Amino acid sequence: MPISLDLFGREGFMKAARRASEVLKRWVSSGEPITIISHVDADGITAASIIASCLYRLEVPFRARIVPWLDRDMVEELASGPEGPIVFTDIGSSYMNLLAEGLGTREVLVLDHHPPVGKPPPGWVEVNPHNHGLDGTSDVSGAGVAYLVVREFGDEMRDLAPLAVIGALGDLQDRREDRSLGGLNEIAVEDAVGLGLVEVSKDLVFYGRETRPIHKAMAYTSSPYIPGISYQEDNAFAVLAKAGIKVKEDDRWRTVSDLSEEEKKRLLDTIAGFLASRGHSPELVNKLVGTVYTLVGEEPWTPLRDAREFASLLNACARMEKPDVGIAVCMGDRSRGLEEALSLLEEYRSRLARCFAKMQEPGVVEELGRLVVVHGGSWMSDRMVAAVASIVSSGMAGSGKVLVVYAFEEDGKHAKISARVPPEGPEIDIGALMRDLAARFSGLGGGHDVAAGARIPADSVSDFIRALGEALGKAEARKS
Ligand SMILES: [Mn+2]
Repeated sequence: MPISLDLFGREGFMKAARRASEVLKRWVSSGEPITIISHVDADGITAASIIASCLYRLEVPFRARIVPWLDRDMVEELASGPEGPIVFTDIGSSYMNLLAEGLGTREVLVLDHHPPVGKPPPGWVEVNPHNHGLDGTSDVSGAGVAYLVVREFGDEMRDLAPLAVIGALGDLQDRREDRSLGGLNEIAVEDAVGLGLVEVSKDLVFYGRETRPIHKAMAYTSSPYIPGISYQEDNAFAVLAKAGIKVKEDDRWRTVSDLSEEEKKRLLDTIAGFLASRGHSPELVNKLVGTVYTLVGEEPWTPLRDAREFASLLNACARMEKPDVGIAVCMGDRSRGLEEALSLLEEYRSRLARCFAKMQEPGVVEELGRLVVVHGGSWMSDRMVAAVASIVSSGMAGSGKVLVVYAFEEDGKHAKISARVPPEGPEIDIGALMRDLAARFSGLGGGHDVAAGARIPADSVSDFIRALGEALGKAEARKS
């Protein structure tokens, strides 16, 4: 296949974004209602909100639907649903064959950053960094792709840039020096800074560093997950005491931003010691210092002020199956929508806190060779399995292990299983493994190379986990 050089790199990507914006402009001028389909996470919610805000301003009717994945049934439903063009954001490229088959005759844009599988049918425009030799995990997120498309409409869309920053952070794209955003994400950062909407600085990345008591800020931090401290206020409090840091000044709780440089250093050293004493890598503390993105127009004391916290608010909406609330907040709702989002966040956090408290009990977390197993059994809600797996695995970077979390569904007949390959983990396609194994145990499974899930009969769980451990061993042996 000939490789066209003008497709390559940033220029090639921007050309595709421009083409997509031309298509979108054409749809806008026809006035037909536009359907937005996006992915159920912080990046997907911000991506959908960017397109929705653009259409709202141009007075074009739209509907948005947030989905966890795409399958044949969903595509058929879309095909038989309302007419009109469809924009996929943060999802679609990996399902191109399925989409082409079911929606080939429709007008479609795919604005995604996941690895493409298959080619778009004639007439469709796909904007995806992978098509231009760029990196979909750190150069641009789904929200960034959507932003770079609507940016072509003119300067009046540039105030949507903070949403692209939030989406990229929600997608954990802060992989450059000092946990900063880079690549095409930088365009959104520069636009947001240029408009005075975002300030970039360097600090401890604890959540609520300007607003919460320090031990709460530490316990609220889940990116990265700090084993023993995330979701565990009492341990955070104990670490502060050990570091000899005053938590109150007169009657007022101090915040992370009140700490002197010397105190910050002492705190990090003490956390490193705490991690080491529990058998975790103390290197993790390096990830606690980094670039922070402050949305200066947002009220202090709300989680909207810090872009990472904003992303975790959206993530909570997604995990609590209310992504529409997240979209409302992204589109500017600071009354009822925000109130509802805050209570979803509270509920989500307390569920997680219960899970992490339980995981301190003996026998709940077990190491079985290359596997770390969290036995969620019937105490963990099956709806928390994926969230717990994602958070715990983010704290297992470089451990060389694979994480499995399972819980039984309410009726006790089935189990939900989530598996994760942590960052810098073994090179294994966990999605394929889970799919094959689930089928062997008369269940259903699948996913990506680093994150996958399955649903199988409850009484097969221990056999399933044993088989997964063996399969991992074989996959490793094949490689060496
Ligand atoms: Mn994404």
